[in-house]
This record gives sequence, C-alpha cells and structure tokens, in this order.
Amino acid sequence: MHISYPHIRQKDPAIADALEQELQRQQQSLEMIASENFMSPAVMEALGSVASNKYAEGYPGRRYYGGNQFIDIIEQTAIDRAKALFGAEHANVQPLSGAPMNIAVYSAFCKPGDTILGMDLGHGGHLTHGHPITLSAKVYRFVRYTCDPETGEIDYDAVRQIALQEKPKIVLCGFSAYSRELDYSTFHAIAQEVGAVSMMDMAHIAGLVAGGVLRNPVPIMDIVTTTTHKTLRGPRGGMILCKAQFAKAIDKAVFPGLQGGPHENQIAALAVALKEAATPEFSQYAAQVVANAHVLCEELRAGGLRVLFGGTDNHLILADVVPLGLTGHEAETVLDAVGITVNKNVIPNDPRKPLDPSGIRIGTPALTTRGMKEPEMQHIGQLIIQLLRNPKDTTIQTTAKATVKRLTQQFPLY
Ligand code: DSN
Repeated sequence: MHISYPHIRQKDPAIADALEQELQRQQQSLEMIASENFMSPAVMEALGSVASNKYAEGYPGRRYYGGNQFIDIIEQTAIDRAKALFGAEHANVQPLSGAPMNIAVYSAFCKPGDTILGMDLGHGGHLTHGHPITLSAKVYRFVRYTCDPETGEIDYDAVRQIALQEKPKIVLCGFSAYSRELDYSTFHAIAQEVGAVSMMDMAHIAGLVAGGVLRNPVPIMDIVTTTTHKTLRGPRGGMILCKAQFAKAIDKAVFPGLQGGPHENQIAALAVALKEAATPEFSQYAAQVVANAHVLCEELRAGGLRVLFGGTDNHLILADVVPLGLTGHEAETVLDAVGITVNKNVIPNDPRKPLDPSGIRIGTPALTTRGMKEPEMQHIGQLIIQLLRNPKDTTIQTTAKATVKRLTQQFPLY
C-alpha cells in the first residue's frame, strides 16, 4: 500500500513534509517500544473518516444531538464486538485514552480521599495507577504492592494483608512494564474480602488476551480497562469492560462525569480493529508476538543483560543495562542512532532517576506486525547486545544500520 497526502500537500506542505518523514521513520526503523504498533489501512481509514465531524454526547439511542442514526450503528457495533471478543457483560468504548479511562473508573467508585491499592510503578505499574505526580494521586490515596524483581512473583498474602489494613475501595492490578501473568482470581478474592471493586488495566496485553494467548481477566474481574492501540492494534483510545452490575456507574462516570463528545471516528476505527482482532490471523499474530519475545529475551540474557522478573510471558522484556556499563538513557540513545527504537525504563528499586534509569523496555508487537519471526528476533537480539557492549564502535554501528535497512526492506510496512 502506498500512503500519500495529496490534499494536505496542496494546503499545508509543512505538515505534509513532517507526515511523510514520520512515515519514512516508521518504515525504515525497527520499532521495539512495547506499547507501540501499526494500525491496518482499514483502521486508519475509519480514523480519518467523516465520523469525526459529529457530536454525539450520550450513548447509542440516547443522544443529546440529532442526526446520530449512523453514529449509533458505529458505536453499538464497537460495543457488541468488544463484548463478544472479551466475553464482557458491558462495554464502554468512549474513553479518549488510557488516563481518562482509569480516572473514570476511580471516580465511579471512590470519593476524594478514598484508598486505591495498586502495583508500584517501579515494579511495572503505570503512571495512571496513582504515581504521586498525577492528579489522581492528589484526589485519592494510593497504597502499593510490589513483586520479586528476580522472579516477578507477587506475594498475594502480602497484598491481602495490605488490603485488610488499608481498606481500599479498588484493588487494582495491571502494568506497563511487567512481563509475567497475574492471578486474577486471587486479586478478585482479595477485593471481595475487603468489600472493594476489583480492577485490571490490561492496556498492554489486550491483543494477547483477544488472541487467546494470555489469560482473560474479563470474566473474573469486576472492571477491566484497556487502551486500544497497543497489542490490540487499534486506534489510540480507551475502553472499559465490566460486569453488568457496574454498567450504569461506569457509563455515568465517563459521560457526563468526565468527558464531553466521544470521538466517533476513533470508535469507528476501534470497531474495525475489533473485527480484525476476532480473526484466526490475529490469534496467530498474538501467539507470534509472545514467541518472538521469548527468543529475544533469551538472546538478551545470553548477551549479559539482567532480565527482570525472570523472563517474559507476554510481549515485553524489562532489562537492566547497568551490567554492560551503560545507563538506560545511554542504551536508548545508542540503539536509536542505528534505527532501533526502545525506551529507557526504571527497574524495581532503581537507584537511578526516571530520566536516566537503569533499564530499557523492549517489545515485539510492532515488529511482529511487519511479519518478523524467531530468526529475526535472534538476529536483532545479537545486534542489540553488540551495540550495547561496544557503544563507541563506529564499524559495528555502520554494520547495524545496514542490517536495519535490510530487515526493514525485507519486511515492508505499508
Ligand atoms: N505510554 C504507555 C506505555 O508506554 O506503556 C502507557 O501509557
């Protein structure tokens, strides 16, 4: 497929230039940021569609504006597909993205000052799960559990003790830099014991759940939130799945509680992505994402990186680069210089600061979308180790650039 921007080029050459350069950057580099992926042309078409022109406050069949007969079809289709794909009793597809989605859930079940129990950011949790710099942390009181950095094991007895002592209104699990499976039944049982709502943020792994490769939290947990653009490969956005008894509270919290008009172009694109995610091809994709991560993880470990949490069950690897004599920022920069994109990341109990932490986070979803498999992961893993072990060696960098060029031409994007 050839992407071009004829109308933008005519009206606004500066933006056309930047878009074309960004397209080339994506085509010509190895995208290994664990939260990024490439939408299909069909999803992109829906995202750039006329649905963007419409105001549709309310929900299908109950709108505050006229002219929503076709928008209702779009939003109801997205809802029905989300429910079918994940086995959910209720779906709200309006959250604009991950942060408002999680805030909506907090506001549905907590008053200001109430307690929420979530995973520590340094142990793989997420900024929106109550990091002190967020607005949520100013409104609610967050308490935290951690995991064993070497094995990734969560001490569920300790989580239960914290819950009994702190009496949270929400027991929250989910992550953005954790690589193991979670025991949803135990999280839910702990929430029930203390009279809390159980919540899972599956933003990173929604596509792997949809593809049947990882456990599905939806039938177990009261509330499951997810962004829609990571492993799920949809447009940027958020979605809340929940049990029927919480449907009203969630819908009210999203609109009118937190948001105004939903972005119906985003919802149309989500509907298309959910249809794609229900296909056998997508299940194969999800399985390949995890198989690729296993191979990459073993290459990185064999090359001397300290892999956190004892390995990976999903699409990502969190690795400490300090054993190779680098910081996370330096490692990110060395790889970026040859067209391999990863992000620096804090590791558990990191002695370093967030802008130059000890680790990097690496993921396989985007390269798997391009069709890369185990042999390419092995090759890329070895390349990463060579670059990190020899950060000033220009010969290795020149060879690496040539390899990136060859691989990206062999596995074209768009
Ligand atoms: N920014 C996303 C990530 O990289 O994990 C999460 O919001």
